[in-house]
Amino acid sequence: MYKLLLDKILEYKNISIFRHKRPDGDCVFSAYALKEFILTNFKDKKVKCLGKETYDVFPFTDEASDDFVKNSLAIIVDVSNDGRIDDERYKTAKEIIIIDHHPSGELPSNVTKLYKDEATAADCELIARILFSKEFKQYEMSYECCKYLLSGIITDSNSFSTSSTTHKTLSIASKLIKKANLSLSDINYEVFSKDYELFIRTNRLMEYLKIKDRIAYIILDKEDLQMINLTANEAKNNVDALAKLKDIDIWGIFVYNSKTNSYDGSVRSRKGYAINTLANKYNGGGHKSASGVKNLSIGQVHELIDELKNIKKVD
Ligand SMILES: [Mn+2]
Repeated sequence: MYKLLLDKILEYKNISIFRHKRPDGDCVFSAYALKEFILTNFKDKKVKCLGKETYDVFPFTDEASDDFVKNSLAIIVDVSNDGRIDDERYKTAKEIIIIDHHPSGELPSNVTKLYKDEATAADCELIARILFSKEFKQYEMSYECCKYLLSGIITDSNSFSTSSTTHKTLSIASKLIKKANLSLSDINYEVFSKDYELFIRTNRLMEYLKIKDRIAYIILDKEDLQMINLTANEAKNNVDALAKLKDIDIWGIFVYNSKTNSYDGSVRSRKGYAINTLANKYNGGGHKSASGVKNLSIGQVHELIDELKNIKKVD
């Protein structure tokens, strides 16, 4: 099933790994887990994890010349939507392989192979499954590789609590923990802990919480963000905290983006409430239960919240 991926990794000396814009733990750890795996097993290869933006918990990115990318196999992780890939140079690579778990958007042209499973909690879950598969199991998975994969699974599944988390997620996580003797509590601490200042500032977010029917939402304009001293991303990253509200089916955080003079948002839902189709209509998209929206006027934010109320549960 994964033979082509292995063959291509063996074939190329240079491998460039791409991730999505506004990186999160899942895409960054997917990229670095693959890099670690390849370098552990194939010492003669050169692997670069590319992306202009970094993720604060693991703030790394590699640099590569245009020539390096041109002569490389591009592996794109955690994104298959053309416009969301950070660093456009993937288009110049010799071949492209995508490993993703999002519903399809506009695919880049000339993709050699697309590995996709929407029924995973994280792209790291899919990558771990690939590395444990019969094609790959003859190779070594280092402590770092296992740790990165588990860290990505924990971030995207919000510590195994999202509706996308299944017995398969737990089974893969269990294999990683066993293989590298990982500590789940240490990784949770590394991924989710905040310093005192940020902890206090993020808790002030809840002063802006509003409830309409079974929808919970926070809207922050420019002044609100200044008042609580949070960046737009710091604010949106707290959307999972609203999952704990009782009698709420859908929740979101919408924040003013000074670069575009418009609002961006993160929306989440309980299992059975598919929000991604509506998110597409509001310049966004994503998973059934976790989507983003962007470039909205304040009027559109309120329209979206009204439309979210009409989403019916399907099994
Ligand atoms: Mn992901």
